[in-house]
Amino acid sequence: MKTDKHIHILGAGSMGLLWAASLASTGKKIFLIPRKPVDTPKQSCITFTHHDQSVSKIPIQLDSTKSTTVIQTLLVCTKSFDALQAITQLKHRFDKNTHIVLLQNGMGFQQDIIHAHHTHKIYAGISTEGALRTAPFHVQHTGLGDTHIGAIHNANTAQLNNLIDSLNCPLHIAPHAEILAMQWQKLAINCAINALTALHDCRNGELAHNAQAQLSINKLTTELHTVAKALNIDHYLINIESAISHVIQKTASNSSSMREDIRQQRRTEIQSINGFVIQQAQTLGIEVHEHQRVYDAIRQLEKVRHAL
Ligand code: KPL
Repeated sequence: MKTDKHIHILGAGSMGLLWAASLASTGKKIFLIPRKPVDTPKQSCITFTHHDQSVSKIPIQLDSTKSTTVIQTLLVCTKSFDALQAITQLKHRFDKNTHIVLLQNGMGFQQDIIHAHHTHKIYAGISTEGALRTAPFHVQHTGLGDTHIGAIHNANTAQLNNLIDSLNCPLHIAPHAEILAMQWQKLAINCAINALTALHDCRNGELAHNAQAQLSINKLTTELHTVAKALNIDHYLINIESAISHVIQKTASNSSSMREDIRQQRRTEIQSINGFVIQQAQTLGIEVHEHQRVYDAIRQLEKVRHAL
C-alpha cells in the first residue's frame, strides 16, 4: 500500500490550515477542500505564521467536492458535528484503499462515521497543536504540540505506520496503539476546560485562579470517573486531575475552541464533549449533574449569541 501520493484535507479552519501548510511545506501534493465549496479546483496560498513568528506563503491546491479523482488519504479537520456530512459528500471519491483520519475534539460521532463508511480504513488523531485562524487562509501556529494517530476501524499496524510515514512534516506525529485511552483522556481535558472557559469568558490559564471553576472541574472529573468505572475503563483516567492542571498551565494563554466558537457566534462542540458523557451516563443509569449544568448553560449561550 502506498499512501504518500496525494493528501486531501477537509475543512479550512485553524487545524485544516495548520495541517495543509505544514504538509505542503515539505513539497507534498496537498489538496484543501473548504467546507464552503469551490466551484472548480484552483491554486491558492496559505499565509502561515510559524511558532517563531516567521511568516511563509505556502501555495496550495483548492479542491472541489464535485471533483471525481480518487481520495487516498483524507484528513478530516471539520468540527465534530459537521464531520459525517462533510465526509459523506466525498463518498463518490473513495475506493477500497481510502484512509480517513478524524482529528476532531470529542467522542461519539466517530461511531456514526464508522457505521456510514465501514468499508474504509478509519483512524482517530489526538492533537495538542495550537493554531489560530486569523483570517481566511491565514493561520498562526500558536502552540507546539504533538499528534497521536491510531486505527479505530479496518486498519492494521502496518497500514497505520505507512499512514504516519506519508504524513511526515514539521509537525510531530506518532502512531498510538491504544488511541481509545488517549481519546478518553482528551475528552476529560475538554470536558474540564472548554465549557468553563466559554462560560467564564476567560483564557485557559485563568481557570486555575477561579475557585468556582476549580470546584466545577472537580465535580466534572469525579462524574467522569464514575461513568468510566461503570464502563470498566477507569484505568484510562489514572492521574487525569494532574493532566488537566498541566494542560491548563501549558495552554494558559490559549482561548479554548469552545470559547472562540461562542465569541464568533458559531455552534460549539458541546454535544461530543460533555454531551457524550451525559449520553453514556444515561445509558448506564448514572446521574451527571455538573455535566448537565454546563451543557445546558452552553446551549443557552449558543441561543443567546445567535439571537444577537
Ligand atoms: O483542545 C483544546 C481546545 O481548546 O479545544 C484545549 C486542550 C482546551 C486547548 O485550548
